[in-house]
Amino acid sequence: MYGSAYIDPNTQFEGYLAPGEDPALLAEFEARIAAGDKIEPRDWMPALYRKQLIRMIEQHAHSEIIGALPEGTWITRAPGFRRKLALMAKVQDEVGHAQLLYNAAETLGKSREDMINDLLTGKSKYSNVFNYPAMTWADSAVIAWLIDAAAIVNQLANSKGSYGPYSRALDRICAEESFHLKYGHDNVVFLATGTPKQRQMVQEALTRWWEPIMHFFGPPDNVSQHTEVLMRWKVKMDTNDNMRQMFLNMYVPKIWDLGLSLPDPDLRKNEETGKWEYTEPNWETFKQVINGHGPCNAERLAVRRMAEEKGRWVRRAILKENTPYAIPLS
Ligand code: FAQ
Repeated sequence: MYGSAYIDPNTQFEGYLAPGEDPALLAEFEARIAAGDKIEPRDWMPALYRKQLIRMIEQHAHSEIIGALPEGTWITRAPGFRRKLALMAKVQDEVGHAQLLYNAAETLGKSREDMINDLLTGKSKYSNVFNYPAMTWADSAVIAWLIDAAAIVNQLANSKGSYGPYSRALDRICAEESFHLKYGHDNVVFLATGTPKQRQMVQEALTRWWEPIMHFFGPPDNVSQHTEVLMRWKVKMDTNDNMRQMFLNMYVPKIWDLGLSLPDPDLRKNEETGKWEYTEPNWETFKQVINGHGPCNAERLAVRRMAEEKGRWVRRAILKENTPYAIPLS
């Protein structure tokens, strides 16, 4: 494990500094960020940078393992062997992304075990979108196209960010997500150009997922708590509202081109400002969902708890703890 371990959760930061931190070191750190340097695990960094990075990367990692679940439920029911293989590969990739991200977060001093515990106890968040059910095959297609697309908008920007291990993990993740997006787009086009029943299925799925996707980029900029410090230190490379705009600009025309509609009568591009106008999604619903009260939060965490429980003997055996399965490593 690298770096100093935990930041006391009760630390009272004064501006950007923790008690006892040297303002000269902060100035040097900020000059490196301004020059476009990557910060590496053994470099000096303010405790607040470490704390924010752990929070964000850990939430991202949790989103990938929980994110495997809604689509994962369709592996056994995928229409046809070719689609089953592709979906299995995609879900496996998402779990691999979690692995890369947990590794990146571990370089900041928090152990994998503590991160998983914080997920299972509800202390750590994960993306709102994975607390909704994938009711039909079309839902899995919409997730693979549009949630992967939304994730790419965010991750491509943040892959240019300041923390070396996170930025390198995002480079690799974006490359794989771009295949997911093509796979999802292909599935949506197939349904949208299929029978009336198939068109209806994909339209209904899109209608169900629109609000969660609008929430995906986080609360509006005037409400976001962390954007200022994250952008100051180039962890987040753009604001929540700008990322949402980028997504709308790239994908709404593609959705409309397929003859599909979106459940927002006010959605339109203002040609004068170049900005998309839309009805604000319900931010109270968002708060409920990210704080444990969405339609599937309990179910998602129950699956993770079961996975933890069932995998315990493997972890113990690898650590050569006293189990009948202990693997001799040397
Ligand atoms: N869901 O101050 P801000 C994927 C929380 S990967 C849940 O604006 P920030 C791949 C936020 O944590 C998807 N909570 O926060 C895939 C904070 O609460 P806290 C994940 C959210 O950090 C595809 C509070 O609200 N991507 O999908 C959400 O500046 C298909 C205030 O918000 C990442 O994690 C939300 N949507 O901006 C897998 C990317 N939004 O911590 C499978 C990295 C906000 O104080 C299938 N993360 N909150 O208790 C980020 O870019 C940022 O963290 C944001 C939020 C943009 C998500």
